[in-house]
Amino acid sequence: MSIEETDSQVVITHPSNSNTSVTILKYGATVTSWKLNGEEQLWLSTAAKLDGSKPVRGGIPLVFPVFGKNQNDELLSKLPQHGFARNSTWEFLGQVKSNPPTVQFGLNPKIANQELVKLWPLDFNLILTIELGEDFLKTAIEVENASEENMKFNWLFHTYLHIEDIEDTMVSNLVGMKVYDQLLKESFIDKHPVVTFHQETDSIYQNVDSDRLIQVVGKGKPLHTVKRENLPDAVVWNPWVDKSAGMGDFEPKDGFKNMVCVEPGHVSDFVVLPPGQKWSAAQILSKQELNYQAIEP
Ligand code: TA6
Repeated sequence: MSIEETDSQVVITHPSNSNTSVTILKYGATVTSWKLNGEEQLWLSTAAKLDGSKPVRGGIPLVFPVFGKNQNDELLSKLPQHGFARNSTWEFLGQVKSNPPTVQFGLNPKIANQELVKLWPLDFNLILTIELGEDFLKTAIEVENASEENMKFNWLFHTYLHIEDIEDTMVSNLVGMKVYDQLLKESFIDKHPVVTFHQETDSIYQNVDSDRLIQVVGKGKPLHTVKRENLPDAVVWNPWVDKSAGMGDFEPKDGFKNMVCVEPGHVSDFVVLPPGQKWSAAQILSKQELNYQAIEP
């Protein structure tokens, strides 16, 4: 296993397979690539800014302390959409396990984006742990409230998954779940057996049982499985034609055909963490291979 650190990023290669690797940009502690046996699992815009000038368009941006643009909380409403974790350069804390290779990144008010963190004057310690398995990637977060008052926050992994064709892709295991449609601005129970895509989709699935593995299936093949730990919600997003056209850092413009966001989070209400307490959560991404062995005639 190797860990290569440069000024801007860290690359981890699995000890058992040099074609399995993960790349983390220190800016936003953003996973920008996860290759499983040489095959890229994430989508990254070819116009993504990787120089710290704006949050990365693709990979796994981190959303904290607020999901979306808050309109009514005194402090959170001052922050930009999705908060400041993805706009801050995190500290690489090093390797914590050799197999599966596991590394950590940290963020606190002293090193966070100073222009933004001053808008949210609470003391905190974030530790992101990234574990590269032979056939999975686990990203885990620990939030410590180092303030003297309760800390109210959202957390979300804004995961951009690579797919082959959005119109031939479905997201399963969300049937019967309550969903808030961010476009219709209304809530309902989703009775569709699977989520399919034929227009912009921006749905917050709420309180999804933690034993529900969310699966992305493309052309009948299981492409991705998303397991959540302590993250009750899952956002499903595809920008489709017009929204893609309107994002300067979204390229190629038809790239929406090759990505779907499945975003584990705690976003339909706030985590309220008492002083001195810690909160943790994780997503585990894996690729389900069809283990089909033809029976010799
Ligand atoms: O997670 C879905 C979402 O909240 C969408 O509403 C869309 O805004 C997307 O995030 C991307 O947001 P961004 O700030 O990265 O352009």
